[in-house]
Amino acid sequence: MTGTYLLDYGAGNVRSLVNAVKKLGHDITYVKDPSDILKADKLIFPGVGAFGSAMQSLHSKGYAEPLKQYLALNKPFMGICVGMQSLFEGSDESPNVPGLGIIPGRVRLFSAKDKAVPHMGWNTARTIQGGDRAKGCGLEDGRAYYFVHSFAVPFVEGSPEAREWCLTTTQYGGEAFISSVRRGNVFCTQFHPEKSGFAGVNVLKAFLDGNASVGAELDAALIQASVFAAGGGLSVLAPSYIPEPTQDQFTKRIVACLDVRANDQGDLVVTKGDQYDVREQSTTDGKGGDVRNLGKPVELARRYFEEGADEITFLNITSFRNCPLTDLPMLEVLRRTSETVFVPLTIGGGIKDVVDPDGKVHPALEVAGEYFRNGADKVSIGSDAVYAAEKYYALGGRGDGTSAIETIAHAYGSQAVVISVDPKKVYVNSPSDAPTHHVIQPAQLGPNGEKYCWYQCTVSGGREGRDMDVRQLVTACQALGAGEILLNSMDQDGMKQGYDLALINDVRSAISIPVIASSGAGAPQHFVEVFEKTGVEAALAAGIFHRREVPLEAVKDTCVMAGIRIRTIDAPLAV
Ligand code: 1PR
Repeated sequence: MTGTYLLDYGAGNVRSLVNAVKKLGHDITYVKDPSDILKADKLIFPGVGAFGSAMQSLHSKGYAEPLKQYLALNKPFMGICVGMQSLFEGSDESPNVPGLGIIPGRVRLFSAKDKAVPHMGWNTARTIQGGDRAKGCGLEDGRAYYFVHSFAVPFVEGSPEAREWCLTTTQYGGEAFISSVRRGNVFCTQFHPEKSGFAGVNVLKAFLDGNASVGAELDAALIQASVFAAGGGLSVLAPSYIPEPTQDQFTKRIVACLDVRANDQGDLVVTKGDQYDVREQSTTDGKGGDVRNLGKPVELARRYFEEGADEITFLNITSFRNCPLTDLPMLEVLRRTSETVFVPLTIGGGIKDVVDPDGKVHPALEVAGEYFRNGADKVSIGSDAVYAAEKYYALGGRGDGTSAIETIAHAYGSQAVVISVDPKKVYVNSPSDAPTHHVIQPAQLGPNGEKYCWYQCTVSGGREGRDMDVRQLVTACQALGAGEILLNSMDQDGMKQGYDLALINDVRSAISIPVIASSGAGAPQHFVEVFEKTGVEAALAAGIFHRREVPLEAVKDTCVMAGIRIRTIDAPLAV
């Protein structure tokens, strides 16, 4: 059967891509056999996970050779993220594994000296000037798209890959890299169009609808030459293009968070607590009323996407109780959300080993895999991360490879593993009162005039405090392979008094992975404050969005007015 095919090797979330293609009115067929590749009229390769495992999968499934033939025929091809990287000669991520070698150049690790790594968030793609390479590919010069990667191909002016292939460059900190390539009918993006809102869906639409290619005949010959020269180093030079100087346009992310649980009637609802108490006050004793119901998860997520949220997080807040794999209510929520929401989705709560009613144990990796296949881009680990950190220190500062953080990061990449931290302030009179913990001076004195505090990590939704401070936790989690920290505060949660800047600065300065500030947003100015005073990559809020007290647009406008780089809200696509 001809048509559009998807080259998937089962490594992660391709559901959003498939949903976007379907929403655009196109059918897509999964490649099941190597012979399917040459049957395709159009082929999309959304590479997921590590470079080495992607390449190994291509070879072990017998896809590599037909893929090279397909490319040599100059048939329409779209590679995404690792699907783009695989066309290069190799990657420092997996130094001993060669790439397909169709594009000259090598994929390198970003430097963490001046920025958080992974590069996770929205950044601007700038079109190389001087050619017609950008025509008809749906890319807008200067528009922000969603990236998530630690490795990229550096943009080196005058290099063969820059001259012959580069379509856009993107600046991250002090490094410029190639963020898309195009030649003939081959078009690849380092960013994820299916996660880049309506702007990204437009890029997919152009590929799916498009008939034209860029200098197809000339480039067909060039691609062929490159394929056959792969490994041999022959490079055929195309006319030279002059890049425009770029500057870092990496934006701060605004994340909408939905705490989800079943209410007393058994319906799954979005709820929201004050200092983690999600029940209404009872009229009789002031305690233990109904679970607050602020809406339906799928509908709210869609609203936030349309209003311009850069990312959406679902937290299943009661899943510290055992949630069998056979009964994960959030799977359906994710499946339905990913039909209409095209920004990154994170799911948290219950990412741990779970036990089915028949006693069958499913490792955390399997649980996470279910979520990825159903539309999640990242999983967030709460309680289990604290236990993993405790084990890390008990082993003298190393992992044993078995924790959920390690196994999931190994299989799906660090960028897919978020740690949700639930710290609570413990006030002390002097640092010597908490000799094994990192003590700081908070902005306000404690209830008994205490000048110092440390931040205690909790598990089970804040119900149990552990003998570990937040700095110890995040340092261990980063070492174990986590890619991002979602930093809540039990003291600030729902209070609308602003983020805990001392806590956030303490964590931000301890690690190099991205940090999402959470808990306490009550006004647009709180977002400005947290970005200006802490350097976090993202800020999350829940209550003010659910209760429509502060529109997302007002948050973004206020940040822009304050000179903070933010993704502008793009117009909905007419599909
Ligand atoms: O331990 O891996 O099963 O994960 C459980 C997850 O559920 C953790 O991420 C934990 O943070 C979350 N959780 C558990 N209980 C609660 C609760 O509220 N009772 N919610 C809870 C945590 C905090 C934030 C909230 C921000 C912003 N909610 O996610 O959205 O504080 O709120 P605000 O803007 O209204 O101030 P595991």
